[in-house]
Amino acid sequence: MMTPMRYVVLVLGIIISLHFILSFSHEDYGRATSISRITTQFKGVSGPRVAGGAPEEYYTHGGGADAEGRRANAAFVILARNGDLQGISSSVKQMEDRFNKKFKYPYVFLNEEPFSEKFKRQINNIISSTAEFGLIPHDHWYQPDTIDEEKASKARQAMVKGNVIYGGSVPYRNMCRYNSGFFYRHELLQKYKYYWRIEPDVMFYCDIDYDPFLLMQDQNKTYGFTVSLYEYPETIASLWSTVKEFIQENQELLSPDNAMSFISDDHGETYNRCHFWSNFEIADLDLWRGEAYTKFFDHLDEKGGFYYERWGDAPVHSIGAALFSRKDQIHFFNDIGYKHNPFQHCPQGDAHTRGKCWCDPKENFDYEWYSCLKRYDSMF
Ligand SMILES: Nc1nc2c(ncn2[C@@H]2O[C@H](COP(=O)(O)OP(=O)(O)O)[C@@H](O)[C@H]2O)c(=O)[nH]1
Ligand SMILES: [Mg+2]
Repeated sequence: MMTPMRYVVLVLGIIISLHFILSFSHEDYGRATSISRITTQFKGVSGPRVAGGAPEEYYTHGGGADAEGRRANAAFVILARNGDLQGISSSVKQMEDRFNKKFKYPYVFLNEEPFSEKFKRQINNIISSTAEFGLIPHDHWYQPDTIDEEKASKARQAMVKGNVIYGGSVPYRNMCRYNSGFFYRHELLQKYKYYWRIEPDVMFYCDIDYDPFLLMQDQNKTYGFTVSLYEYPETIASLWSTVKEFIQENQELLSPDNAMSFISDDHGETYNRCHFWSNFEIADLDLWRGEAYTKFFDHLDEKGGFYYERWGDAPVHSIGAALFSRKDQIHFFNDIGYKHNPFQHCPQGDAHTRGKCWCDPKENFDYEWYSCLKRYDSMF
């Protein structure tokens, strides 16, 4: 005869074995029962922040603007070359089909060369709203004379040798610097408060039946993203020391309750290389136009790291958004299914069903080892 104690031990043993088998064989079970998830729930937060979509009242049930006919002061912003026409057409067509044929937000296209007639004609034919095509002022785009070209070209050669992606490219650096500190100064964007950035060859997998701009506006959000990940260290060797200098000299410009813990694991001593992937952005232009970010960008630009290294607009925007916003002003657009090669965010569960998404829910970057979403979650 077994004593009652032996029964208890046996049953416990079976439960623990089952738990381990399920954790390894069923991803969802493993996630739902992970220690971090359980401790989060004990802290009184109902699961990851990312679980929710937009509040019910934002859904339009077939129409365009919300129930009260409200619209935001917003536009799509697309930086592109004439040669990007096919990739841009693909992205824009999907944006129209999934969202904008109902909501009809205008587009602003920007280029350092004049857009061709063919480009303008094809885009105007695809969209249901209006588009403006802007020329970028020379000084906003090209490498400034203050940059020591010899030093910059040595840095490029070293990056080519080190196989750093776009390491040898000056145009790519112009683009990163432009996106970091200039696009929002373009005259065509002055009239807008919010923008949604679109790149060539991206995928929008789900119907978006509510207005993300209104959500940003009503909830006083400054920055919205779908994918976050780690930056290549070779491209940003001195970025964080430059940021730290700025912080030391400008403490008063930092937002209270900011998102420092998304970008640093040691209260700002080092950068953990997490950034929001800026090929998708829905953001408040006033974040960039404000005093804090303006001074921040000028400080970075003076150091020349856009050319002496290869600082990307993604870490620069992300650090700016994290320092100069409250953490709850940064929004994860969980219900927007999105891919920019090679990573995608595919909504899960109810969000996948509601958006009639066609991405495979199993192909989802959210909690892959190279994703930073867990750090975003743990801020809340
Ligand atoms: N006008 C212009 N746009 C560019 C240039 N280089 C890149 N872009 C745009 O900048 C964005 C980022 O470039 P992309 O090639 O997608 O870079 P990746 O996503 O980092 O691989 C895209 O919207 C491109 O169309 C350029 O030299 N001129
Ligand atoms: Mg791209």
